[in-house]
Amino acid sequence: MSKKALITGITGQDGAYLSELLLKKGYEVFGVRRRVSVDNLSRLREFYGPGFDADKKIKFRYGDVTDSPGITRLIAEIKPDEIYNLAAQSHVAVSFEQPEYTANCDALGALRLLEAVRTLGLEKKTRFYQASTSELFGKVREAPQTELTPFYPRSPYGASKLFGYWITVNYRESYGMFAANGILFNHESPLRGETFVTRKITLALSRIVLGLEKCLFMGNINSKRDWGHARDYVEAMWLILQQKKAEDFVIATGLQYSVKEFIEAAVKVAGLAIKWEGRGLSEKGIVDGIGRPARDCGIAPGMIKVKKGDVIVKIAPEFFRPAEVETLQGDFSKAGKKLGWSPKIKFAELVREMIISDLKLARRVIYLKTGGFQ
Ligand code: NAP
Ligand code: G4F
Repeated sequence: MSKKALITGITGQDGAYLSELLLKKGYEVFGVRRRVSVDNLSRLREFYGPGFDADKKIKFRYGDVTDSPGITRLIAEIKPDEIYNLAAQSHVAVSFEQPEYTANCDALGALRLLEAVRTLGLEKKTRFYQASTSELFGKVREAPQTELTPFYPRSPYGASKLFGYWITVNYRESYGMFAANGILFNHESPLRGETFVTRKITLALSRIVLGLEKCLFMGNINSKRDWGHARDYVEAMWLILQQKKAEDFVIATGLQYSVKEFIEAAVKVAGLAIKWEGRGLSEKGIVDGIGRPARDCGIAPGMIKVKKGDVIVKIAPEFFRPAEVETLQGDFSKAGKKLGWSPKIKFAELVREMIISDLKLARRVIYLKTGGFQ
């Protein structure tokens, strides 16, 4: 009998990679999708390619982690061996606009799932993974951050996830449940939501290089993150649930880069160099040279529509947050030792994969607009 996994948040970035991993391992995968007025399976469809709808490998159920009866009914029906709670209002900036909803979903959502497992008497059968985050460290108390670093969240998102973290620990300690946190640092991919900083950059720069847009407007480009690849990180989620004993793990690369460095690495793939002038809100990113695009990036030099001296990055006040997490850098030693996990995909490779994917998207837009390349 194959194991049953229930993934909340399956329509998000991590849901796509995790479902693929679990299907490969022979799991029967159930995914919770929300009822929305647009097609929220499009990311999975793009990821799995033709045949996704027909093969019905993933068993979808409508559900929402803000709805206790629905969640309890689902768990009662499926009786999963493993639950991966990835569902969240996961955008930090948006959490300042929707603090109560963020708490309902990100804090109480975890509690609803844990309580459903307990009240259904599944606490010895069902293992629970909580998608915790490096945002818990917020205004960091030490660097790099480990499982023992004190938390200091800086947003309604971080504060909500703090409850999710502790309620997971509490159900483990109170009821002997196998409930564990992955404290994951930022992880990205071509499937990343379009308003997170890395994807916003690769989408906009691809369009700028090919002449579909003029300028990218950014917030705090000096902030530093420890960026890994989602494909590597979902493997850690699975490993965390395969241990003898439930424990919490930091999952990170140990390296950090600024948002500015991410921009520099992204334009480099397309053959551009960028220089920075000005300070604060007046800082600008200016094209400083045009070389050959990387051979496999799908664009020829003649397709580049920017020229030396063009201002392609500007700063806009609306993208700054009321409180910022300036720097994050994780120490994944415990995961290395106990899970045998380490990140495989390096920063340069991640940036490259993302920009190449978005250049392809931009080329498709041009093709549809013009019926060919200009
Ligand atoms: P994401 O792309 O934003 O996906 C979030 C998922 O949650 C989507 O499937 C979304 O559904 C679903 N969702 C939102 N509200 C829901 C609700 N009320 N009920 C049920 N589902 C709901 O996030 P991600 O990057 O894949 O991250 C996965 C999880 O890891 C999140 O919990 C996030 O907070 C956490 N995390 C992420 C990172 C990172 O760097 N990516 C790092 C640490 C922790 P729709 O498609 O319908 O919107
Ligand atoms: O890409 P971001 O929006 O990610 P953030 O805030 O680090 O949160 C992500 O990672 C967390 C793990 O640490 C997850 F828990 C969370 O769910 C999410 O996936 O922003 C990264 C940095 C921030 O410092 C932000 O201020 O980039 C800075 N930034 C500068 N300009 C911008 C922008 N961020 C966004 N989204 N948009 C900008 O224009």
